[in-house]
Amino acid sequence: MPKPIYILNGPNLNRLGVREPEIYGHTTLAEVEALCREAAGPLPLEFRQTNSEETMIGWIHEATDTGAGMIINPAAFTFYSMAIMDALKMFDKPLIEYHISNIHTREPMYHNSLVSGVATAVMAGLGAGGYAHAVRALMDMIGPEA
Ligand code: CA2
Repeated sequence: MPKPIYILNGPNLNRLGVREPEIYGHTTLAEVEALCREAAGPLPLEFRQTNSEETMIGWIHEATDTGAGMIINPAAFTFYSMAIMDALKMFDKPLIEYHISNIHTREPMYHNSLVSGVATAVMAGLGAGGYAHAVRALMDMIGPEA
């Protein structure tokens, strides 16, 4: 049985497609999950969202013990959570930090990610549909023995 890919989403992303469509588009998180499952094919996928830092840290630990790789959109945790950064440091498989918007063309408070320094790769600005590109990139990084 192959190990699963974890796709973890942080605070407020459950509102995707509902609020601020000019920044985040009209695609809902349920639709993002469907795109990711299509891209992953038969590979098992754990797709989750939480507004809780404690829950997110628990999921990162779980992924460290059982996952083949991870895509994380830490949302606001990106910019202030040293606890999430420390948990991700222990994740020793391919790790993609994903942002729907290009955080570097936004206000300065969105420019300094604590996660980028511990991620294998960073993707930003490809929209909600870009999660599927991240899944394909992660599968390439993991290789055939996933
Ligand atoms: O662009 C991204 O994916 C972000 O991670 C989204 C975060 C923001 O703090 C990051 O800078 C960039 C915000 C997530 C808020 O999610 C919403 C979704 C729909 C409507 C309103 C907020």
